[in-house]
Amino acid sequence: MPAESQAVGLQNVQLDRPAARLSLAHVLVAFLAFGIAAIFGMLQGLDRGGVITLPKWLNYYQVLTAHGVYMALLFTTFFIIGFLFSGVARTTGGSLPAPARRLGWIGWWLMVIGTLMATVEVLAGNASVLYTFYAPMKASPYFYIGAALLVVGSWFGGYGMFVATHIWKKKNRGKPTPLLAFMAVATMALWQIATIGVALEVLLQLIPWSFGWVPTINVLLSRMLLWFFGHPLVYFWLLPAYAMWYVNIPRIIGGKVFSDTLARTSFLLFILLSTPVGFHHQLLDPGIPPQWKFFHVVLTLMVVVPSLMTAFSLFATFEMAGRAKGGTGLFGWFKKLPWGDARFMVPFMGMVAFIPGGAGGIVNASYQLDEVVHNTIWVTGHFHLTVGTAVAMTFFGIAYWLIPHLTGRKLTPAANRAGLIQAVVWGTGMLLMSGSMHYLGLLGVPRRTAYTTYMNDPTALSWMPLQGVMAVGGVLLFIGAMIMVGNVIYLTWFAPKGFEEYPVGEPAQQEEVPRLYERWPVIISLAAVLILVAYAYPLIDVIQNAPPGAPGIRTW
Ligand code: HAS
Ligand code: CU
Repeated sequence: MPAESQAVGLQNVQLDRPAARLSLAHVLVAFLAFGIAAIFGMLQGLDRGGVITLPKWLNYYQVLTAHGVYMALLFTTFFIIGFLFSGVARTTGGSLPAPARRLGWIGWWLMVIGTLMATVEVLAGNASVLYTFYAPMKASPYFYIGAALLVVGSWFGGYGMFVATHIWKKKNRGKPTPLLAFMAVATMALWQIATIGVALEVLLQLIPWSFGWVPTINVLLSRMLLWFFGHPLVYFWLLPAYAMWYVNIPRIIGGKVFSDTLARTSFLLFILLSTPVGFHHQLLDPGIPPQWKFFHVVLTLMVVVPSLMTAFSLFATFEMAGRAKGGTGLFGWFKKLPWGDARFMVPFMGMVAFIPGGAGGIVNASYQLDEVVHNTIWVTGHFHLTVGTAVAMTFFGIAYWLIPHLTGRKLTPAANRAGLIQAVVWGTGMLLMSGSMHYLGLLGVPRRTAYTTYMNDPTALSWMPLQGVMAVGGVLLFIGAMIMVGNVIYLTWFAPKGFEEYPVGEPAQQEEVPRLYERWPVIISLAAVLILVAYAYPLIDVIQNAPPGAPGIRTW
């Protein structure tokens, strides 16, 4: 069955109320978390830049933890589940079956309860362990339980999407899953695999240890489990942005999806290759034989391929759309793109940022080069370009049509203009902040450290001007965040009533979707084999030859 007829859908499909409510509930919590995270982000940026000194009762590491947890874990997870649910509903007829919605709501509640638990502990100063919560830093058990509830809740979100897609498939035998629903399922499948690592770490190690049921923890094992999860985590953030670039952008720019099958292939490659690469975060960790690190490096460079495929496919989509609108010559098509449309322009800025962001990732992954940048603020710069710019700006771009679509309102010209201004402010803030971070990292400025002049060491003093630039960038980002939150409030409650299209692109040509692409047991088994090859030996090794157990410390 060709992909055409199912992906097209009618562009005037409107999500029904129950599906819209579920999606909106996730998106709004996401932006609430985003607003709170932005406040912490600015405070920490100003403090780190030496501009302000935080009051005694507000520890730098506490603020850093709150910023990381709220931005990287809460904003992303809630937004992604809200967006993907809407995508499944939109491309399978405009609604979600009742069992899927029920699972979605259970997940939402679990995530909200988990969030509240973690928040209380962070605010009480019992969990200043940063968003990676490395042992032997020891937080309150309720922080870890909160994190566990967040993960379990997100599983239910995934189950909801699996069920909705499964029901659609039963009614549409022989047809391939619509592209956006396929991408939602693929992303949540990747997430199921990824979270095995963190679930084992939290349930078997951190919770028993922080309750005092066991006296010590195997730190090497905990880090290995964390990074088993930590790298696919970044693709859990990225894939929904890719879904938007592949599926929604073509419609917004009046073009076509370059290739339905290419898009599916790239998502499947992510499922296969995202997980067995975690050691690229541990290249400088002890206890892992170098040949295993090298193996993960090779696989990391392979997981770059689906991103390069995406870049290629986007260029092709843009060129086809621009030429169809009469653009001529080598670059004439470029001018024909809808530069004044925030739904396109904002994610586009994210794509541009992802070019240096991705290149920086390749630097990190290159074993020897990582020795230069590891644990420096370069890495912080890297992830503010990737998740903080490419992914975040794409989520902003989605919000401009998704929220009014869900609330039955219109994206007005004024809201569109606010979106464009927001993007310039955000982009400039990131350029200043992330640019300085990359440069300072090369000079050796460490990450995860509070402001210090190292007793007025001349080298450290020479870093200060650029740390000031970082702080300026942070202030711009805060302003950008507030414009965004204002726009979300406007689009949710105040914009004029109307119909805002949920844009879904049509494929440029009819393509057969290979049968294998929907054989989930085969795909997951392949992924499992790769994971076993990459992790079984080092994991057994680190358990059998465990380092001395660490009792746990409170560094703050
Ligand atoms: Fe990374 C550390 C390697 C991608 C996030 N990364 C991090 C951390 C985070 C993070 C949060 O190998 C820190 C974790 C911590 O706290 O310690 N990363 C990579 C590699 C990639 C990569 C190889 N990272 C991401 C993405 C993230 C993310 C995506 C979030 C969303 N990263 C690393 C490594 C470390 C690391 C090491 C550990 C470092 C250390 O020492 O601790 C790749 O996936 C990147 C591939 C991407 C590309 C770019 C393709 C470009 C596209 C845009 C096309 C643009 C168009 C517009 C069409 C090759 C698709 C064009 C228009 C024009 C006008 C030009
Ligand atoms: Cu990684």
